[in-house]
Amino acid sequence: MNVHAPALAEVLPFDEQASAFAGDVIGNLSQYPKRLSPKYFYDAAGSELFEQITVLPEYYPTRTELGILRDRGDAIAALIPKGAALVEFGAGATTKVRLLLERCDVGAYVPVDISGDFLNAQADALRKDFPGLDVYPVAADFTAPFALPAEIDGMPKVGFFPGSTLGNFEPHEASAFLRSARAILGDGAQLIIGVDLEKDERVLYDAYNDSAGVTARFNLNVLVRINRELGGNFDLSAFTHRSIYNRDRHRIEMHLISRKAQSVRVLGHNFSFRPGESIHTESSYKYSLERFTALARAADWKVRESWTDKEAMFSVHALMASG
Ligand code: AVI
Repeated sequence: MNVHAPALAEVLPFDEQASAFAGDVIGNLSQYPKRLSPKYFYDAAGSELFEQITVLPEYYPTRTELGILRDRGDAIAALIPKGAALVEFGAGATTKVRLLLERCDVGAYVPVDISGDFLNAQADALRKDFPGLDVYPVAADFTAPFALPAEIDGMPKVGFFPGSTLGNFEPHEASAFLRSARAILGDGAQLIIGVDLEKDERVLYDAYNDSAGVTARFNLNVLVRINRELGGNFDLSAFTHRSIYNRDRHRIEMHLISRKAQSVRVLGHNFSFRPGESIHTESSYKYSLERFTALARAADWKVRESWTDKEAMFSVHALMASG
């Protein structure tokens, strides 16, 4: 599963997942303004489109974070105690964690992800490339409390949450996640986290309105999914992708805009759209170092060290449990 999906999804049996999707879609399209949760972007097609986004020339976050992890990897790894258990919240492509594993001597790696099959495949690949590394996958929704494996009892704990997935959480959800990670990892723990930064609005705009139209396809894919899984009749050509930067709320907002007056049917419910009416599909919050520090502090984490790239586009922080 895509690295970002588990942060936003829930661990439920298939039928319950389908009915949770149905309930959310019906409820959220019945509201004004209409919205859809970004957790529904990440079916197989959406995860593949997201992978394509990460290598777009305009989409700076992934390559910038990788650059920080490569350039500052030694300094970051130096904070990870020998024999620690590295717990990754949302385990997707292993590129980022490998940069840490290559540089430190951890006792165990614990990827936490909603998709058990995906986790096991990933764990096998890491065991092969890091012989001797103990890997204990946990299939869980990491935004809710979950138990760490007993095998890592007594090891120092270091969390890893790259990708600025935190930015897709509303501020209250971001603080709830940080608190929950603090509780799960326990006293004395650390957390290494990637956070996208506020910057020139043009750069942000371009990153979410790429010229190849991949972000538009990613956004529209949620309607494809509703049509396929919930028998919806969205006409894709009647909606257009729009991303804007909301300066007051420090966030990029992705919307799907109705090109005309129309009515759409999903599971026997009719939803009418005015011309120009929006479905708000995602927010991607951008933090200043000060606002992130305050958010972390309020959740009982103290910023131990922070790294950014030269242009201060993206940040990686090492947090220490406090409180
Ligand atoms: C997963 N997440 C951090 C991405 C972001 O930048 O907010 C999702 C994304 N949406 C559009 N492009 C990428």
